[in-house]
Amino acid sequence: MKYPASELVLDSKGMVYHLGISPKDIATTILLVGDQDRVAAISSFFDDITHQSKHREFVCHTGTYKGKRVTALSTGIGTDNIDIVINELDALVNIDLENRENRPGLTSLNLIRIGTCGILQADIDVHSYILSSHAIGIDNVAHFYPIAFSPEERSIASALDSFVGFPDEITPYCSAGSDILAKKLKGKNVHTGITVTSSGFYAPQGRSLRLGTRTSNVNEKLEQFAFNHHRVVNFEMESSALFALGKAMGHECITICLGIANRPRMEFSKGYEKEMNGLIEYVLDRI
Ligand code: R1P
Ligand code: URA
Repeated sequence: MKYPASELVLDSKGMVYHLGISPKDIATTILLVGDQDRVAAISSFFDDITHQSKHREFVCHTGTYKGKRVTALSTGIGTDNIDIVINELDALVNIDLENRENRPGLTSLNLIRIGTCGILQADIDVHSYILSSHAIGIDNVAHFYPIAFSPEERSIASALDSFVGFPDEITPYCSAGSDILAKKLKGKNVHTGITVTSSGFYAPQGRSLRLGTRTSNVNEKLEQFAFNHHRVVNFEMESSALFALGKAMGHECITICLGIANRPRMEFSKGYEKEMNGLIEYVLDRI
């Protein structure tokens, strides 16, 4: 089947429409970041940079780190952007853009998100490294795809939904991160647990400014939730869709974040450039 122009959308140069890049521009190991400026922070560690582009919020640098080809790509904020990024990255490697047909076989990407997050446990300090064993989405992106969640993923999502009591319009979904990548990134100073991926930064993460929030005590309930040995450790805004869509497409996906807020302790980082550079180097040395 050939994908029509309206479905597989390319620009006048044949590049994927939003990212503005071609297959040759990316490595199979891709570091995804929300903030555009974090791309240059990553490529500052590269031995060389062979590709640089910027289209909308999607900054892309590809180069070599200690002999390994790596891409750093910004996604902007939110799971709606992840829907675009994951579909266009997958198209770059698994669809022949000229013929508009699936390529034979599968190219599997390593997609590693290096983010910032809000910590939901009082015992985890600001500037800690937090690895997502699972991501629970309280966004709705994955609900539009025919994804077969595992029994464990379905149990965690429904246990959390019952425990927290989200409004009826919100149906949490859960997707596990890549075990292969998690093993590489685990370490004695890395906290591992469930990440809640929120559809917003303010009320969806329990922040009450002038409008207030419709829900109450959600963060406290998230802090108390436990499923077998899993607890919720953090809030961020991309991993649920990354894990669910990426895994369904056959890619390895994981997230590691720098905690910049501690919500139970009501603390926020006073600046985290040095700590983020430390996390970037930690990841580059292990992938
Ligand atoms: C919110 O401030 C943004 O920061 C976090 C959230 O997921 C959201 O994108 O990640 P990044 O620092 O990677 O953008
Ligand atoms: N990113 C989030 O999504 N929430 C926070 O509190 C901090 C960073």
